[in-house]
Amino acid sequence: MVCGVKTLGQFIIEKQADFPYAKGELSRLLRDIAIAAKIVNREVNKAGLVDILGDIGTTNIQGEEQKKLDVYANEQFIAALTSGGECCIVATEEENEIIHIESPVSQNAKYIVCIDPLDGSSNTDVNVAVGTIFSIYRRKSIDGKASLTDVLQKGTQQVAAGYIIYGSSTMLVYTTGKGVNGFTLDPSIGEFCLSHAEMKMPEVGYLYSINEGNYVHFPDGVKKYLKYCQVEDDATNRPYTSRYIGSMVGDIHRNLIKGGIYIYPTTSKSPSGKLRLLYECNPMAFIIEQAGGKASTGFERILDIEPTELHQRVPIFIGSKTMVEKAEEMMMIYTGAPKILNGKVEAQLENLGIVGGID
Ligand code: P6P
Repeated sequence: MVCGVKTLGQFIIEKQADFPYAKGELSRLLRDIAIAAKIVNREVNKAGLVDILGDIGTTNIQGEEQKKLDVYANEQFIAALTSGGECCIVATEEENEIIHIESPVSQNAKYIVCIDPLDGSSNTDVNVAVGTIFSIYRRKSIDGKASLTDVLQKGTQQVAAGYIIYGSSTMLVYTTGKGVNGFTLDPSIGEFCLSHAEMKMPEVGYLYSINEGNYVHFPDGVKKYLKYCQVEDDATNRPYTSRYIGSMVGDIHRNLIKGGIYIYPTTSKSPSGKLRLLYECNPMAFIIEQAGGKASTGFERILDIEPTELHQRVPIFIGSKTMVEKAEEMMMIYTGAPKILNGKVEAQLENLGIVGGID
């Protein structure tokens, strides 16, 4: 314990005992991510003072303007994972293809990292919280060079997931499947210190986070759910409060602490949704489920989705269990489940007393 607090490093080593066969690789991998997070934090915090804001005139695979900080953060996490030697492939939002870590040590490393190095980076120019989101898998292939197949794994296969939020303070929040713990960076000692042990998502919440500017493009089930949130009803503390800052990490972190729901649904402009499965939805879903919340596409559990593409997008409803379930109910009744899921979803429709789907 450093001056009465438990550092992230101490916590990781202590929890390593939860995994009897662990030889320390995952612990070292988490340490490598934390090191890069501290370096990125330093640049994010002084972004207004140095020439690192703004666009660099290129776009990423998503067609989004790449910010100088996006590229910087991407470079720092890749460098830390390369020098740490515990990761053989990095899948990052900022690169079209997977990155093979070519150092001799890393080629036989057993972990895969999917990462959004700086999510919500359009907010950096206006000093609103941004974040890093990461997801860690064990490679499936036994020998030889790891491949995309090792990356395209269901969210249930994650061995760890976390995010760093660069906000009024900088926090690292992560899970290895045994609960969720939050660490606040103490700049005076340069350490992430345990500040939010065993985080639990309130089952009932009163905050809803969605870009209502897209209202006319939303599915009917989402429109009906928004109206449900806005209707006066003392018995259920409605109307709820709308809070949306355009930064998934910032919105979900607030909702994790206070209770709430974050929704990025399909829209006519984004028919598959906007958020990426591998390095945004899966890690956040793992964390929120581990904290007692829920995460789905409105019909299917996020963590059960079989990935087919590296930058695959999915709709996401994530947060307090009762709020997500109410939104799912509205989606079932008013939007109708995509036929591609009819095997599982039609059973749910029958549970709701609605047989034969919805027009
Ligand atoms: P919109 C940031 O670009 C992001 O990926 C999430 O962090 C955020 O919640 C969402 O997109 C904002 O998207 O369309 O509302 O600006």
